[in-house]
Amino acid sequence: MLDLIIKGGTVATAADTFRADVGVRDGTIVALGLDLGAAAEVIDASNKLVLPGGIDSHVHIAQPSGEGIVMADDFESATRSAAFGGNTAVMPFVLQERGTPLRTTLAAYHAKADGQSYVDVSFHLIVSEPNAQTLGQDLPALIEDGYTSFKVFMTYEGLALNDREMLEVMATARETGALVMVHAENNDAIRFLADRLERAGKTAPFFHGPSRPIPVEREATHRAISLAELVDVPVLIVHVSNREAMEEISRARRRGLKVYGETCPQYLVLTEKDMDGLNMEGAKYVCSPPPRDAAHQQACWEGLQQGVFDVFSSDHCPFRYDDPAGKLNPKGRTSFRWVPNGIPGVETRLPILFSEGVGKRRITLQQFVALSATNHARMYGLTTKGSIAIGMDADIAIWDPEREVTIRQSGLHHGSDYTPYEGISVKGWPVTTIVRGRPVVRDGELVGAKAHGRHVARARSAYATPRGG
Ligand code: DUC
Ligand code: ZN
Ligand code: ZN
Repeated sequence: MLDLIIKGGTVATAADTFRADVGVRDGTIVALGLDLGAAAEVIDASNKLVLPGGIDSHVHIAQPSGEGIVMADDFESATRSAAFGGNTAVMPFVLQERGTPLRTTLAAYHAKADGQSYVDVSFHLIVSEPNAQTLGQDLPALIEDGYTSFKVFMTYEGLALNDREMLEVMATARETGALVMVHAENNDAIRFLADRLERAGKTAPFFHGPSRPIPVEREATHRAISLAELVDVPVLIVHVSNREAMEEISRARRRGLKVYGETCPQYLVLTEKDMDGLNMEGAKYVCSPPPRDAAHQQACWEGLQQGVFDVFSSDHCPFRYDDPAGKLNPKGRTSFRWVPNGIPGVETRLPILFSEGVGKRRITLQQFVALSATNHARMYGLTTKGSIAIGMDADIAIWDPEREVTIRQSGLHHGSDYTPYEGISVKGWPVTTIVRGRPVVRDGELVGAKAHGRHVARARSAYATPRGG
């Protein structure tokens, strides 16, 4: 007897679309077919799509964000919001704190996440202090324990690594088989431009964009790829916003390098113009890299269509707007420089991609599944996730492809007090989200337990294997 049958739906994977019922036992998919017999529970998926649960491999939850600034989500609210958005797993970052062993910081994140998550969680690390202890001991041990990817920053005071440090970190990744994710923006160029804007009295949130124009991102993308080439290690450029940075990735690939790309909803449906004339309300859109213009949105679509981008993530990095610990903190009112960087989006990532992508025939349903789930699992070594197949975790999102929704803050479940996607109409919405065989959201209602989500240790990814290695 099965625990659960999802009956009558149309299943789609990254490879195929087919009619099948899905049988689940002990949290695992054990049967696909048309007459699966009896089950303790049956979910009717007639006229629905049965898709692998979304994996959002780039989210920030309860991450320290500067003095007096507090992220809008804890693990409970972020993973609840993720589940309502059709996600069954999220991958947040553990930010290394200077002077504190990485493992100590990691334990603090586990204390915040474990028992508090509706969906599964798997941590990346952020390396901000690449000293001998970090590179020689902590990182290799943590990678062995299943934290097989880490991010490095080329910008932000206290986070940015110089080129020598980038090389050291990349060399460690090569030795240990970890995947390096890079935030590619040139810190000195941003400081120079921000200083100049401030001297000219251009301090409103709108000027966040002009302080980080495309050459800032393109140059750092090129440099990150070149540094990775020097040590012969694969690299993933995260949150790519524009054609010029994409071209750096494509050119590197043509030369045979293993360079991967990620883009996010903000680069498909927001533009710099959204901030124009808004004064402080422009802070609602401050994220880095900043959204560009319609031509670069089109470029990002082409990148999704043509495979320049392997993964599509939200970069959910939520702050409240009307809050002294959020976007409108006292220093943030004096200059864009102090407006916390990041926007919420874990719940809206997939409906936006589905509606604008599949609905408007820019991408196929198979590309949607790959970009929303399967490629994330493969990229990061989540070996039992990301597809609907025998033996995989029963992580499933049931979508109503006809449901029309206008995105409103009032309809979302995150901890932020706004959404930058307010008023965008979409067709297609995830109605039921099942994590390892248990419904967390069912027909739009929260039915799961916040202790159901668990941390998933990961394998090393084939994407991280050096060329020829
Ligand atoms: N980079 C991220 O990945 N997220 C939010 C802010 C940032 O700069
Ligand atoms: Zn970043
Ligand atoms: Zn991010």
